Amino acid sequence: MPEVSMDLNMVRVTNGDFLGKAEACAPKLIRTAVHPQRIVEIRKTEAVHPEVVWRDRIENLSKYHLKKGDKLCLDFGDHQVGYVTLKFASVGSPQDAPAFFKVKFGEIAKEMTEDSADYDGWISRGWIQEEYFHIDVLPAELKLTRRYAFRYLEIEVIDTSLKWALVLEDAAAECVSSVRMDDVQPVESEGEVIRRLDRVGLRTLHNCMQDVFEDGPKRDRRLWLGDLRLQALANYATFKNYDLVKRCLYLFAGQTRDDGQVSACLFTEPEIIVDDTFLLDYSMFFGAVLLDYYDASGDLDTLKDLSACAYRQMEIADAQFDENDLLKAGEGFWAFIDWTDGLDKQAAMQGVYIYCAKRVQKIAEILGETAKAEVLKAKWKARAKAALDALYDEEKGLFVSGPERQINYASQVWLVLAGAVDKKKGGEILERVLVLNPEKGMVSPYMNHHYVEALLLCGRKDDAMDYMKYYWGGMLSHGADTFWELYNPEDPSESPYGSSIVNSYCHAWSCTPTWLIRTYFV
Ligand code: RAM
Repeated sequence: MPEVSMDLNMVRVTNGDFLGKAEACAPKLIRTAVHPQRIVEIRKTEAVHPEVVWRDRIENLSKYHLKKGDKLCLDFGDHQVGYVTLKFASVGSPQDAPAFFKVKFGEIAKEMTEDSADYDGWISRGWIQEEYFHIDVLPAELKLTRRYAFRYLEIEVIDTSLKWALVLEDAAAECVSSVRMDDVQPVESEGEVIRRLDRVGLRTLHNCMQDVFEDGPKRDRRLWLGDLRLQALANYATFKNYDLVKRCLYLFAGQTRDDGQVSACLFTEPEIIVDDTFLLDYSMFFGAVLLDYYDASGDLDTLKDLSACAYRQMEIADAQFDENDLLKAGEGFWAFIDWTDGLDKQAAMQGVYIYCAKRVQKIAEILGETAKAEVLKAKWKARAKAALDALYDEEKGLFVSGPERQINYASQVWLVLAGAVDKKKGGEILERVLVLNPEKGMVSPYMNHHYVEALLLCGRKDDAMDYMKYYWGGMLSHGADTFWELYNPEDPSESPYGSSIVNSYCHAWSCTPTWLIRTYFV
């Protein structure tokens, strides 16, 4: 569990002009009616993921007379995000007691077999998507006011009475997104797995594109800067909704801590408020997202408006470097990089700094701010040299991190992405780390994405595709309709939260196969 900071004294500075510009880009959500396709039964097996078995045609829904303890599971055919309406009636004697039932939603079948009572993790059990209802008078239409992320919906009758039974006559969802799936053509590829990786990545992105780019429509349902960076890149190759990215950039710049640092994430309801979680890598990525946005959209006004915020993030990072130009670890949960337990983040963060400083230098060059560009260039050059001098172990041919000289994937990947070594050497480093397979591996699709990107940067296209098939293809083999927040092929039910029941199974940072395939392979 990361050390949680609750900064009650945090002073937030709001820029009303920026928030106004963010508001002007707010999307009008597209609403689509979706109906369940079949009645299913989800059976636990020896395998991690249960079996989903056809039970009946959806047309037979009202033939099920549900009594105490009965369950009925509906399959909506794909991962959905939306608002559900259920129509109930009673059969038998007059309704002499309230209908009392539970409604449970699952993004994947496994969630339907997990019992929320067993949950003992460190993030809120409030994320588990289940509700209890009483209905005094039937027939009735129940409009659920919360938005759910789901493919499966199960009704479990807790009680009726001895004299009557509950009938579910109809179920429907009004699904929401700021974009339409049909607006993007599927990739043309001979390979079936490639087509599926693209389709599932695209669906993941679509379902996360709401009022902002959410990290996950089940959890945390908010805008995180690290996730935004990857979503925005995938969006440029697919839906091309530039306004949604612009909105998110203005939101981050529109409210910061009083020293100008952008937060790692923010909330838009009941009103915009930035969170008191600060992750140095995420803050620095502000400049990278801004430059990517400019490259994709050509929107120079926004680049000008937000450049000061991008510069500021790099200045804040400066304070973390020692006299030898090496990054010092911050306090508590200071940087993200990955969820790997015990990961030393120094070398990877040195790489993130160089990666971002190069991009922010480019912003300064585009805007003709030569002095600023020169300062940034001198800094990343010195820090890239420091990485090679102090963090590269010649004997092992790998980067090491922190006082224990830890060898992990993240350090190699980020220093390669930063261009601290040339492509040839980078490719060899990535080969060596794979052979060594250090204990500090990669947990999140976010980190795995960067590994694939590093391979591509070094020209290792075949290895990158093989890895995508192995990693994201692994999720497909477990029946993924959208890609997950976490996936460890060696332990498919791993969770950094104490239990996989609160994991998110449609997660922004996992959508990138659609971007990688469209950018590098077709
Ligand atoms: C989790 C979410 C989010 C990520 C942060 C760091 O809360 O998965 O996507 O950006 O961690």
